[in-house]
Amino acid sequence: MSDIKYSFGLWTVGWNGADPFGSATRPALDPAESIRKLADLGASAFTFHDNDVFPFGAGEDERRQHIDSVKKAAEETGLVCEMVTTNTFTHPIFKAGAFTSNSREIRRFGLRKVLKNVDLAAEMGAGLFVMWGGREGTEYDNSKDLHTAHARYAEGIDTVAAYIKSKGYDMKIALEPKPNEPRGDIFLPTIGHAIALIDTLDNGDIVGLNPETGHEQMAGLNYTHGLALAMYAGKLFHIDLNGQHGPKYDQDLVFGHGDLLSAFFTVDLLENGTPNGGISRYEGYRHFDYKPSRTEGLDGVWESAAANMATYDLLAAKAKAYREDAEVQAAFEKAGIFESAQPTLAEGESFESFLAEADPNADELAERHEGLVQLHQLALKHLIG
Ligand code: GLT
Ligand code: MN
Ligand code: MN
Ligand code: MN
Repeated sequence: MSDIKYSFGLWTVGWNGADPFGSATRPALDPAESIRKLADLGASAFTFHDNDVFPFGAGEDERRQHIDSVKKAAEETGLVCEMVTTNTFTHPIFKAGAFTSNSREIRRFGLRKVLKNVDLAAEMGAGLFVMWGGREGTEYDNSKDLHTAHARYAEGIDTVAAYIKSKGYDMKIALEPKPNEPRGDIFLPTIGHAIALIDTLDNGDIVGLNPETGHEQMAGLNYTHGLALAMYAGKLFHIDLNGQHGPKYDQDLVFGHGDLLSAFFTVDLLENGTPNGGISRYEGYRHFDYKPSRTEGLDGVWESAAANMATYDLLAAKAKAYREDAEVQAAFEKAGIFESAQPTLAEGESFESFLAEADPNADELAERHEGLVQLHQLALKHLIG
């Protein structure tokens, strides 16, 4: 096993296979047992929703009992709780949203549930708090005032951030975009939408992103490009890795079991940064948010958990060899990738002198051959060779 740090959501291995068309195909797992099993497999950390650990509406004693059992497993195994998140989507009270519900009472309930869970995150030593607003959205465009809905969403996120600061917690928030499912249209559907909303917050300095592979790909978007934009903006706070085959329902496959080429370039970016060094290696946990397929029994749960880490390890080794290959570096040079690090304008260049410069021969420049197919073939050779 490599020195890369892997993390799993307890809801991932804990999924019992119930979907909208069929009931569970596997028994429920004890979260503490999952932690022990993940430790055996070589993971370093785990994450959870409040209600992965204790039931919705649990009284204080029951809640405490469940939390202590998880804490004990963490202490025994050395697994770290790196992130906590809140379930504001399962209970029917949230059917029309939590932070963006039209009902003020429901919004206040949802916000209180989240703030209480921020305290739990701090107690668990988690430095990160994820917010996936799965029910924040609509089926019909007239279901909400689309201005006040976004204002209430921003208010909710800002309140959580202000609470973290008021408590002095060493914690950041990461928003998780998703285009649809379970709502027809979810608010903050992509990385770009989320970054735009964060920009309007008073406490946006501690709010960033938790992009999920499949969620971007469900919208036909390029996950690796999205990660790069989030890193460029200093907002990549966490990642949810998994597999997806293009625009369809959220598959949550094992990482690499969907679009493998895209997974290769994701790992290349996370492990090696960008060729000119503008983005350096991603230092956070490699966190998997996948579902062991419903066809699998309990053995398949642990086989699939191990497969996420093994696939990432394989891709990391291949991405390293790809970057170290002199032929690849020469192809980067030919493609102009190193030239792209040069700013377009010279330092201190005036508009006057810039505009006065004679244009180059456009037809000649249009003949430029960057060898991009050849470069991509080199990547493919490293991936499957
Ligand atoms: C839910 C969702 C995931 C999110 C989880 C965090 S909840 O399982 O499908 O993508 O990461 O709330
Ligand atoms: Mn998903
Ligand atoms: Mn999911
Ligand atoms: Mn996710």
